[in-house]
Amino acid sequence: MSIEIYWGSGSTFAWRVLLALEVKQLPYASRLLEFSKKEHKTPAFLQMNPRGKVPTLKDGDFVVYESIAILQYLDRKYPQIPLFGTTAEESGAINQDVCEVLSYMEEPVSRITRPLFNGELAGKEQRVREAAEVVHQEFGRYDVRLAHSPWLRGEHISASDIVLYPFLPTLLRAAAKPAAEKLNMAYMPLSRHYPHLTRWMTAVEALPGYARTYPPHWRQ
Ligand SMILES: N[C@@H](CCC(=O)N[C@@H](CS)C(=O)NCC(=O)O)C(=O)O
Repeated sequence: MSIEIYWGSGSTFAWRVLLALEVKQLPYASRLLEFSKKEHKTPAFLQMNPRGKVPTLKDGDFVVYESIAILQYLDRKYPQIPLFGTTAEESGAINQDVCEVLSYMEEPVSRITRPLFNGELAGKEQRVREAAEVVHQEFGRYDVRLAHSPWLRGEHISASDIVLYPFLPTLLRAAAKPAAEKLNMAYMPLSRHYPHLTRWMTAVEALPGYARTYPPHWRQ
């Protein structure tokens, strides 16, 4: 087995790569790093990724980090079960979706989840509420799209789905924290607000191998 994936429990970025490996049915060795032990800052790890971040993927002698770069690498190297389509048009559309997640979801999601997970909400309530509104607008867009097709780009799962998905359960977990109650973010019940997005989430969670991608510390 030559693919090694270095990841951390609960990292949305690493979750993308684990999902991609499972969807593409690639065998891999899981290297789960413990942030609390600073395993991502050891000299050996920093040699692979000088930023000391996960995900980082090693395939034989080749190392690549940044979740989207890893997905692109895997798709090019192992084209069976393509994640970025097979035509220029499909690839353009899927990359457009990926860029939209990075441009419009990543920052507001982290503006909500970080203070809630780190117990640092005090003084940030208004900023979090504003971010929640932005995320609602994005959820609305996805819900409309998913009313017409099982996956974001048609009949097959693609990088569009994989790049977006980890933000959903992470956001819902943050929103379920007692501290979030007073924010009235109104995500739950998700199925009432966003029925198609909910059905899509369930489909991702039914993928073979999904359980291996689930953040271990969330089970505790
Ligand atoms: N843009 C990067 C983000 C990677 C990232 O920020 N990873 C976090 C975990 S969610 C990390 O490793 N943080 C540890 C640190 O910065 O010390 C990607 O898409 O891979």
